[in-house]
Amino acid sequence: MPYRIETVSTRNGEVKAAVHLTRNPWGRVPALDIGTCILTENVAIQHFIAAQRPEQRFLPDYGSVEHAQALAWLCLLSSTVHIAFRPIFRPNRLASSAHCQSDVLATGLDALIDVFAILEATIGEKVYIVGDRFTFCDSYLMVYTRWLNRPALSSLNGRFGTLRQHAARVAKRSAIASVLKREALYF
Ligand SMILES: N[C@@H](CCC(=O)N[C@@H](CS)C(=O)NCC(=O)O)C(=O)O
Repeated sequence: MPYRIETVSTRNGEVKAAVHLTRNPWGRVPALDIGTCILTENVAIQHFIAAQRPEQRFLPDYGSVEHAQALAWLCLLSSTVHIAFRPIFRPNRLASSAHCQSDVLATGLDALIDVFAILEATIGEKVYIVGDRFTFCDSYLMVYTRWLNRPALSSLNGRFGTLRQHAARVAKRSAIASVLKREALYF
C-alpha cells in the first residue's frame, strides 16, 4: 500500500504542537490520515490496515476465535505492556521530586519484569502468538521486546531470551526488516 511518513517526535514537544493536536488531541503517535479522517490508536490502525489487505491475513478472520484471541493480545500490548514502560521512560510524569522519580523507576522496573515474565511464560515455545502463522500480534510484541534494548533497561540484558528470539524471527521478515532499517531510531 502506498503511504507517506511524517515524523512527529515524542522527544522535542512536536506531539504536543498545535498542528499535531488537530490530528490527535491526546498528543500521541501514531495517527494515520486516511483521507476521510485521521485514525488513532494502534489497535484500530492495525485493524484498519489488516482489513485493506485481507488476502495477507495480517489478522485472523473477523468473528473467529483466533480473531478474538488476536484482539485480546493487541489490547493487552496496548493497555498493559506499553504502559509498563512509562515509569522507566517517563518517571517525571508520575512524580516530581528526584527522590520520588527514582522510587517510581525502581518500582516500575520490578513491575515491567513481572509483565515480561508472564509474556515469556505465555509464549513458551510458540513460533507465532496466535495460531500457526504471523499476525500483527507478533510485530506489535516485537516492538516492545526491542524496547528492552534501550539503555535505561540495560540491567535486563540477557533476560527474556524466548521473547528476544521471537522478536529476532519477526525482525527477519523482509517487509519488517526494511522498515526497521529505515526507522531504526524509533524502535
Ligand atoms: N494508546 C495509544 C498510545 C500511544 C502512545 O502513547 N504513543 C507514545 C509513543 S510510543 C506517544 O505518543 N507519547 C507521547 C507522549 O506521551 O508525550 C496507542 O496505543 O496508540
